[in-house]
Amino acid sequence: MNDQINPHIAPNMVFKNLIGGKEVPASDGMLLDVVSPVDGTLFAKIAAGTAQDVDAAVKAARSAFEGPWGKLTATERGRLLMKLATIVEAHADELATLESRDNGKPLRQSRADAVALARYFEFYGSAADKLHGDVIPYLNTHFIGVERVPHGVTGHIVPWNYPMQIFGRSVGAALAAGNATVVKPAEDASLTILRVSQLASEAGFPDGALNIVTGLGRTAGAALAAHPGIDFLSFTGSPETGTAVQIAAAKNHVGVTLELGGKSAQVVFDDADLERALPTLVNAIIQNGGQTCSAGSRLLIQRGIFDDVVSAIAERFRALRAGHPEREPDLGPMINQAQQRRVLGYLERARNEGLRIVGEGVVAIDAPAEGFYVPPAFLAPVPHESILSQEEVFGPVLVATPFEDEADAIRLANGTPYGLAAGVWTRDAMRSTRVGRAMRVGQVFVNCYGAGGGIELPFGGFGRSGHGREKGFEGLVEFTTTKTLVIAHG
Ligand code: TXE
Repeated sequence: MNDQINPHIAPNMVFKNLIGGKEVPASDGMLLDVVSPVDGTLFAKIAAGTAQDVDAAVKAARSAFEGPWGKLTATERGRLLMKLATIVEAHADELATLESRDNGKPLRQSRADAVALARYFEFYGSAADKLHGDVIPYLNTHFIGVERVPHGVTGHIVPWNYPMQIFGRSVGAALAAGNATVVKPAEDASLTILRVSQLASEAGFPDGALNIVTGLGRTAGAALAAHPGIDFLSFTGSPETGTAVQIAAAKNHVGVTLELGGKSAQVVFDDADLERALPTLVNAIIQNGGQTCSAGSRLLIQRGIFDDVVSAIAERFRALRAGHPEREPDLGPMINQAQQRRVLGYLERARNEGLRIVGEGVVAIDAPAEGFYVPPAFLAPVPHESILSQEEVFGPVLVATPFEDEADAIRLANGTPYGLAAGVWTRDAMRSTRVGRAMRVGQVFVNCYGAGGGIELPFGGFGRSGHGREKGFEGLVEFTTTKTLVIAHG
């Protein structure tokens, strides 16, 4: 990508942390290179945040929580978020070009992420003063009020796959609920979050309500997870890092929401409307290059239609093109070289196990040679026990497995350690309800997948996919706790 793509980033621009309303370098002045996955060029630098920076950010957040931010009414907080929503929407093109360069997403996906971010702020902004507690019937001599209160200072560790959306769902909800926040974006995709934090300052958020410390996970991320001044943590990322974050949180006796990815199944029964299903089945794995926690990465197809569906999907895969985000490809590059190697490594292993790629897309001939592209691959049939059916690849790799009947479909769909999302394709309403209810996942889509953007819908998993819920009104509640007032009056 040439430097003209985004007038808002000068070549080698240096981005700073935001702590207590001020843009500051890392305490020791160290920087991290920002490499574009589009063409492998180093085009910016971010602060390599330290434990000291995290400490300063947590203290700034505490002052805001106990000071100007904490004094605002829910309506005032909501208005600030709604104002930020309008500003973000107005900057959607700028944010989209910045994201595509930093993360490699096709421009249309980056733009959709920016619009979704604005919607998160709108949704949570408008909900801020609708979140209320309860009055509990008790003794006639007492009045019991249960108030919904913010946790205090919340820490947010954000991954690189959907930086804007995940920031929106987690930080938007936390702010609406009245928490002051400290955010550690992923080292591979921090820039849009930093830009949005500047926009938040323009919108008039009090200093310290939103703090951003960029840097490596093992330093800045670990320091945030372990900081005793944090009252609640929200983490989205890998199960391994999620475990480390939860252990750190446990040592401080604070709660944590973990969203750790999945191996989500799409179950296609022999009465499914295939015309409707096919494009969605492909998009569910190709969107964002398969680097989506809820990607539909396993296709379970009823035996009688297995061969026909496999050949229709394979044909669609052969038409897919990975390429430069500005040229409206089906998918962009992987986020970094490690992720590219990880995906190619899974495919190599599959070949060695004798698994067959039945449909393979291409990397566009004009895709920059130094970018981290991989061709999308569709493998069938793939045994349920194989690594490709069990592990999250986080790339454009789809596997298909046949099933015999409803019970078999449910067994296979629930047969991984994950439990994030599932799709059910059938014209039989009773069957879709039975199967949907039997799935051990946080979201089930019937005759659709990932529909509606999901901002309003609770989201989160079972098992290795994590626990706690974000998005929707439930996500707002997650960033609060209760305080019960027992008043004797007689
Ligand atoms: O994740 P990490 P990575 C999955 C996906 C992917 C794999 C590895 O399968 O291939 O994880 O990706 C911060 N203490 N998902 O290595 O390490 C890190 O800086 C505190 C699924 O990027 O979990 C980043 O901000 N924080 C997923 C965030 O954690 C630490 C999205 C995520 O990074 C830390 C991303 C530490 N010790 C990857 N180490 C999803 N659920 O959508 C790292 N971090």
